[in-house]
Amino acid sequence: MWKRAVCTKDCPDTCGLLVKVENGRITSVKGDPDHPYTRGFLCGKGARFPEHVHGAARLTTPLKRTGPKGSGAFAPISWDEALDEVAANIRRVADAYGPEAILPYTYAGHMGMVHRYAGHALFNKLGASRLDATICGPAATAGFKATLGKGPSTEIQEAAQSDLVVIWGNNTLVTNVHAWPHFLKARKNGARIIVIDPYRNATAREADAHLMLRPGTDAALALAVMHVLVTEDLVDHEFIAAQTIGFDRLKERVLDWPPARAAEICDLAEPDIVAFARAYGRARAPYIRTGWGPARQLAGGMAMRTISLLPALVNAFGKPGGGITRSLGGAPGKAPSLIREDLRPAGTRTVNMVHLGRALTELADPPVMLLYNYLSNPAAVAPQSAQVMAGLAREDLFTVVHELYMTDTARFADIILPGASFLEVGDIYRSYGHNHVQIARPVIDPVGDSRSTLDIFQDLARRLGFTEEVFSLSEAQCIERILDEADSPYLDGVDLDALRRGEPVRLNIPANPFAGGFDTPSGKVECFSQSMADQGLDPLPDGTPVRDPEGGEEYPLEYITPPHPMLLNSAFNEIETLRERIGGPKVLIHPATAAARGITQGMTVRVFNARGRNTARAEITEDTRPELLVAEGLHRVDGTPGQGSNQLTSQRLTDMGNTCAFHCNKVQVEPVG
Ligand SMILES: Nc1nc2c(c(=O)[nH]1)N[C@H]1C(S)=C(S)[C@@H](COP(=O)(O)OP(=O)(O)OC[C@H]3O[C@@H](n4cnc5c(=O)[nH]c(N)nc54)[C@H](O)[C@@H]3O)O[C@H]1N2
Ligand SMILES: Nc1nc2c(c(=O)[nH]1)N[C@H]1C(S)=C(S)[C@@H](COP(=O)(O)OP(=O)(O)OC[C@H]3O[C@@H](n4cnc5c(=O)[nH]c(N)nc54)[C@H](O)[C@@H]3O)O[C@H]1N2
Ligand SMILES: [Mo]
Repeated sequence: MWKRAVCTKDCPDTCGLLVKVENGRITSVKGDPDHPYTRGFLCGKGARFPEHVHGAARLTTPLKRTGPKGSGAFAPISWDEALDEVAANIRRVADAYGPEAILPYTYAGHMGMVHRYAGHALFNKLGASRLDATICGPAATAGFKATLGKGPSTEIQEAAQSDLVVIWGNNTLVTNVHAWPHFLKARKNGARIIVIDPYRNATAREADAHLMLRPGTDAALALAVMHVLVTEDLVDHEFIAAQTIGFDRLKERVLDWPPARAAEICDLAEPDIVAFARAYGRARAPYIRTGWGPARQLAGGMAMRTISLLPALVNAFGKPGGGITRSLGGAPGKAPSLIREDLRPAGTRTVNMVHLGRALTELADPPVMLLYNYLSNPAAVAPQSAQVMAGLAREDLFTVVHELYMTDTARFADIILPGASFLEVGDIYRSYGHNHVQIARPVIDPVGDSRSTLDIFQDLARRLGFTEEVFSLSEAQCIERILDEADSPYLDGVDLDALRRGEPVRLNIPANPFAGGFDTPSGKVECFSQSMADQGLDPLPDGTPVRDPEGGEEYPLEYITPPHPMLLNSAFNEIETLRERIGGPKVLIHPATAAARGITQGMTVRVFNARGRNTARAEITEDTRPELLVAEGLHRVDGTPGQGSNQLTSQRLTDMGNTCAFHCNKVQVEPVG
């Protein structure tokens, strides 16, 4: 029997799935051909879901630590023992240190709205430290918002009508694969595809042109493009007069950025920049797909703010097929009655999730004494992991982990609670890569003794004596609450019956939302941004690159850590056959850089800086730049000290959005042994 489901992974595509169930087990997963956007095809990871759910690595019973922290030694215990112990430790820590000594750590292991946010009410009620969920998108969002406003952007399908598709810092073929057919359709009708990325990623390999710029130099490039648009009069004067503010001041700034200046900063050929600018300025309907890459930089907000001015200068929004895509969908939001912000004591402190390392080792008044981790794997995904690991290794820290597998974080737990996978629960899924919403019902029963995130938190709430209504609502009631309290125009006129039947339903969001105006303070495109000035930032675009200040002469190379095609952040590492196929971490090194250090193809190398070190196999290739090392994916380290890509990243925050600058690291590399 085939049942409908929705992929829960943190990926823009949020695929419609069909799942084959035989004797209570999932035997096959394929794409749902009736999903209007994902149309029946899946990425290479999706087909692995049967192994993901039923594989030998799946945790099926609560576990209690029996060895030293991080040793991975555990013994099975009952749910009653496990939850009583968790509740007792919550009470102990709250009594001795105050509830802010409890830190929930959670992100996007499961994207459904019910289970993803199922712990919020409990932690609010406790008065635990609040987690600022900034690890991924806020810099991109903030930069884009400063120029074009918040809200959804151009629907990806629009690009099929474009004659110039620019993929700016997004590895579409790896991270957003369902966008690709629309770009190919455009190409079939004569469009060119241009990729702007520091390395020749899978998408750049398929593009018509690739601007292989230095990381962190996008604003300089965008300013030079604007220079050409302005000086060669390729701008749309009517649109600029009617729909933008501050253009005259922008123009002055732009004149400081001739292509030659950007060429130097970006290390691109000046004629290539000019040719790109002319192509963009002369296109009938230029379209830009921005990724998150340019924003994972210390000046990432500025980069996004500057890139998003380009469509305004040429009024791409007025041309069918033109526009710019960052994030889509976004409704329904969280239901207030499920989150219960009102229960949280006023003045409760907030901890930025990027700063987990510091929070566990330096934060005082009170120190973090209980870490409650679910739907996230911070030992692998959080920056500067030497400090994160040191924190997790504290014998006086009590750590609870909800997990499906023995991840690098779970190894450090005191108690592990086995989670039910997305195919064992029901939930409502919005997307950030298309404008559809969908409800999925459980496909099979929870595997082993595993339990859903909602179920675990409600049981814990009962043990803590919490009696608010939210702690007894069923999964189905929570879905209804989310719909009832959505308070979003995007749900107006949406067929809720179809939604409840499990069909993917399109939200009431226009394909070209910018045609209706801009959700900025001025209601126009902000070439000059007063809101940025108010934050102490340059109100005009600035192309001055900001690099890792801990570099110096010792660490002359750049290091970026973009997504791996066969992993989803750190997820899918649990599938052994997949790990074997991936063959461990690799680092791309330019031939000149390798030769200068005596590094040969396939050699084990150590990448290091003042923050940490990571070993990987050298892949010598001209797919990267001479000063740039590229390490795709977050690979499992299985307790090996000083290993993992995030050893090298820093907890410094971006200029806007307080995000992690994952792609802004200075390092050195040497052969091992
Ligand atoms: N297979 C797979 N798919 C995924 C994920 C995964 O891990 N694996 N992760 C998911 C998640 S959580 C997210 S948020 C999205 C992210 O999706 P993407 O936006 O595609 O990912 P990024 O890591 O932001 O990197 C995108 C590209 O930006 C480039 N880049 C890095 N620095 C710069 C820069 O300074 N300028 C420019 N122009 N480019 C730069 C990188 O080389 C990379 O090719 O993907 C999702 N999909
Ligand atoms: N160096 C570097 N670091 C990065 C990035 C990068 O590009 N480079 N990308 C960053 C980005 S964009 C993001 S979004 C973050 C992602 O950070 P996370 O959201 O922490 O990402 P995952 O690695 O997917 O970890 C999710 C965990 O949840 C578990 N899980 C999944 N479903 C369930 C469930 O139903 N129940 C339970 N109990 N557990 C479940 C999975 O097994 C997995 O271990 O990482 C960031 N870290
Ligand atoms: Mo992300």
